Amino acid sequence: MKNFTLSELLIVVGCLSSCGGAFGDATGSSGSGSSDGGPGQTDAGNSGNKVNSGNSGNIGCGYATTLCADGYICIADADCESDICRMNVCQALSSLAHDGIKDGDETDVDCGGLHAPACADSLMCIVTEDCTSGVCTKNVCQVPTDTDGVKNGDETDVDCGGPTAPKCATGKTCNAHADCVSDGCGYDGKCAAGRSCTQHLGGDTCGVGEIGEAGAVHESCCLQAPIAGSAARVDKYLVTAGRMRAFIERLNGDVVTYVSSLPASNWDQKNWNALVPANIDDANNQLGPYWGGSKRLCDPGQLTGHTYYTPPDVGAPSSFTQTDMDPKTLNCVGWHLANAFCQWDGGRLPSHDEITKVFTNNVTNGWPWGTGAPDQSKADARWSHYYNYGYPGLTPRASAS
Ligand SMILES: [Ca+2]
Ligand SMILES: [Ca+2]
Repeated sequence: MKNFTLSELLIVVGCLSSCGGAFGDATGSSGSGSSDGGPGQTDAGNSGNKVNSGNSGNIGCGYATTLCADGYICIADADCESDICRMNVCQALSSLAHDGIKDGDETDVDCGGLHAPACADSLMCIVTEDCTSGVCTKNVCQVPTDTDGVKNGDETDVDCGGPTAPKCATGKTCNAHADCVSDGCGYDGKCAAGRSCTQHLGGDTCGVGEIGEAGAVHESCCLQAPIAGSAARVDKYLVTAGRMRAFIERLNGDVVTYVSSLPASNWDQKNWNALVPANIDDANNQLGPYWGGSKRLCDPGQLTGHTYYTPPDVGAPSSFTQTDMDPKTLNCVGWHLANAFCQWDGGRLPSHDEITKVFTNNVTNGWPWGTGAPDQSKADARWSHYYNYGYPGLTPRASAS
C-alpha cells in the first residue's frame, strides 16, 4: 500500500466521490485541479477522486452507480471493484488473496488485512475492518446483532431496520417503509416523522416561510406539538395537501379497503364506507370542487380553490400546479376522508372541544396569535405556513378577516 502525504489525504477528505454506492448524490466535487482522464471516466460532470500522488484534483470516475477502481475513495467494501475498502481507499486485490492459505497480512485464509476481502463471521481478525460484520472481538469476527453498535447484517442503519432488527427512528437510514417506526421511509432515504410525510412537498416543507424564500426554516410536516393540560399531542402544522396525497397514493386511492380493516369502535363500516374513495379517480373527485354538490369556495380560482391538486380531466382544472399546491394546507376535504387519513397516520381527528383548547392554550390566553382577528403580522408558524391558504405563489391579503 502506498504512503500518502498529508496534503493528499486532505484532498481525499474534502471531496465527494461519484463511484460506489455510499455517497449517494454525485454532485461533482470541491477539489481544485483538472481531470486527467482516470479509469472509467464517462462524464465530465461527475468527478470522482482518486488518490494519486501526481495529481491534486479530481479524476472522472463514471457515474454514481459504478464500482470504484483501485485507489479511489470508498466507504464500504461494496463500493470497490476489488470489494476491498480500507482506510476509505479501494485496495488492489492481492494475488495472495485467493491462494488458499493465510499469508501476507491476512488475518485468516484469504481474508482480512489490507489486500483481501473482509472475513466472514467466526474467522480470525485483528481490527473491525477485517470482518464483514464490522465487529472483531477477541480476534474473532462476530455475527451481526442489533445491539453491537454497528450497521451490519441486513440493517439499514446502526442496529435498526431490515427483517430482524428493531425499526428505525426518525432520521435514520431506510430502504423501505417497514424499516421505520413511522412506517414511512422518505424520498431522501431517511425515516420520516410520520407515515404521510415521506415526500418533499408538503412532507418536509413546513415552518416559517415559503419554499426557496430567504430565511425560510422548514421541517417535517408530521411533527407534533404538546397540548397544555393534556397528555395528547396535536400536529404541529395543519395537514398539507401533500400529506393527503401521500395517503391516497400509498393506498392507490383505495381507502375503502383500508377503513374496512378498522375496528367498529373507530369506524362505522355500514354507513361510512361509501363516503371514502375506492380508487384514484374517486379520490380526485372527492378532493375536487364538486363532490356531493358544489363545495363553497372550493372551485378553482386565484381567490378560492381546493388546495389538493386534481388533474384536468376531473372537470375542474386546478389553477396551480401540483408542485404549487402540495405544500399548502389541505382544504375542501370531507369529514369521513379526513377521519380515515388521521387514523392511517396514527392518530385521530380531534374533537371540537379539544381543538378549541389547543388554539386557545387550554382556554387561558385567547388565540395563538393574541387577541382580535388574525392577520399576516400575527401568523404563527406553529400552526401554518405563512400565506398557505388559497394563494399559492401570490401575495396574500393583508388580513384574513
Ligand atoms: Ca492468502
Ligand atoms: Ca448491528
